[in-house]
Amino acid sequence: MSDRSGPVLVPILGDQLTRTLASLRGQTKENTVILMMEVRDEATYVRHHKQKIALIFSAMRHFAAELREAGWQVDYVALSDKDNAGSFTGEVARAVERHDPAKIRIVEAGEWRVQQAIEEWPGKFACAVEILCDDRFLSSIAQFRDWAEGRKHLTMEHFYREMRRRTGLLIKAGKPVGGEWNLDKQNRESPAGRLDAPPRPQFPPDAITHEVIALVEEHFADHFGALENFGWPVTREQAEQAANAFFAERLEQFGPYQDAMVHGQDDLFHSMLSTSINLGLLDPLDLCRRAQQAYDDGKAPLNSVEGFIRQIIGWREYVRGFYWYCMPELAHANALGASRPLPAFYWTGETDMRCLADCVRATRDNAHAHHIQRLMVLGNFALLAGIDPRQVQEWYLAVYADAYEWVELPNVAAMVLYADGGRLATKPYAASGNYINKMSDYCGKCRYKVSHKTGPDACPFNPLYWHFMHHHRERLESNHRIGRIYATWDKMGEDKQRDYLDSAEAVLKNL
Ligand code: FAD
Ligand code: DLZ
Ligand code: SF4
Repeated sequence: MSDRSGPVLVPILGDQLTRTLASLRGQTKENTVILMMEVRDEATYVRHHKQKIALIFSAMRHFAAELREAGWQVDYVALSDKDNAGSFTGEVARAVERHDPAKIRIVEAGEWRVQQAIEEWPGKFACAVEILCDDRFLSSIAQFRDWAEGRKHLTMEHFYREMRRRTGLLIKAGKPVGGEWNLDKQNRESPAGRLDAPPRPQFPPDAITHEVIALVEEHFADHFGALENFGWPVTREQAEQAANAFFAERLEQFGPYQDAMVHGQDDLFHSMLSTSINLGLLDPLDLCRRAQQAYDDGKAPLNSVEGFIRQIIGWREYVRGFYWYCMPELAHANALGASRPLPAFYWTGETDMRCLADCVRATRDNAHAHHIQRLMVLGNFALLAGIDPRQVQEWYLAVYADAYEWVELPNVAAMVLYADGGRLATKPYAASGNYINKMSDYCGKCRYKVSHKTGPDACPFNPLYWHFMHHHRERLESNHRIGRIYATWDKMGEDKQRDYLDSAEAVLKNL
């Protein structure tokens, strides 16, 4: 142990904006210096959407102000600081010189890349370095590893049931409330006619946000995305208001329309809380308890409440555990050998495929697209077209305001692209235009005909689907969830098969 007598230096990273953060617990305000750093490395390791950088910097600045008001000493390094070293390690080194701390105390990083750097600090700095578990997650990295070890399939549903038991959410006398663990089957209503979802609360930029928007315009002008629509919650108070509005106005319909897509209606009944949860402004367990309360009070049906809780204590916790369990290999996984470059329309939105154009438009305008848009439109196309996983991963990590590698990578590499060879998903989420037509109002006005299977007017998802199935037959035929599809393919006959493959090749050639 160090016999140094300086303060404790507590670096707080951009997605650790939580007043009860483990590194602050037990610290005295007199003997603690909190370090917050805007650094170029983090803003550019992928070319983040402009709204994402503005959101994180604004939330960081608001959080620093809140801490100072509560009496903490905060050493805040702005991006424009002329001596800014540009990296977390560089800035901690400068802070060590400024404060001569007895100890550095930090909560483990969300991303592998950053954690690797932190783990080198003990060898770099003369003071002690204490790295704490991020207990804002309900399942620790070690707990997930214990659960996963020795299992062939890391089935989310099994993990989720354990999390339900562990938290007691929607459990009565040891059994799931309502008798079933998972009500997903009730959550697939198609959006017949128009859906009228109440608009989510917007939080127009205040002086701090205006300042960071100007900074983003100055330093990251060539990054993707529009800033005009900026309305994200940037403080805990605003995030609470957003959560209140969701519980009061949208949770009830959240379940049935969870998978629906409507042109131009970007949020539907989704909570739009992921940015706030991931930044640390909202507590995931608290949100789940509030959802359960809404059910207990008769304000929301079980399928909506169970669906919401499953996304958080199921999927969110699961992908985080999966990420740490599978890194660093997951970042390079490419089980299907996909290698095509990412089509330009992922950035420009310029494509006649109406579903894709709308999802890219929403992504550009809002730095957000909802789950089914990310999975079954943008992701499905990348899967079927065999796009290089690294390029797809980088795109998702850059364009969404809620994207951090721990949550983005498992969703993209494993759920969307099947690049992990099926550890996360029991089958690839491959679908033809039929699925998109059923779950959206996109197809009616599309230049392509969803009912055409092949030829120049056919919905490109149709031939690409069979092209994908055909090319990965060896791997997929033995999969009991998808293998039966090959009987349909075989029955088509050679001419029809050739039509499909030629049409798909024409689509791929034009990308
Ligand atoms: P809601 O639909 O209201 O869901 C409630 C909450 O559940 C979300 O806020 C989120 O915290 C959690 N959640 C739901 N689905 C998932 C999931 N699959 N994984 C983890 N958490 C989930 N989510 C991110 O937070 N960051 C990402 O970078 C991200 N990348 C994704 C990439 C792909 C390809 C896919 C298919 C999904 C991705 N997701 C990601 C999950 C999901 O799309 C977003 O969490 C969701 O769209 C956020 O909007 P919302 O808050 O309205 O979510
Ligand atoms: C995403 C991001 C960006 C754009 N900028 C910063 C920053 O300047 N300072 C900071 O502390 N965090 C930033 N972040 C979030 C970090 O990338 C995130 O905290 C780590 O990746 C988690 O390991
Ligand atoms: Fe998308 Fe095909 Fe429907 Fe057009 S027809 S909107 S490309 S699914």
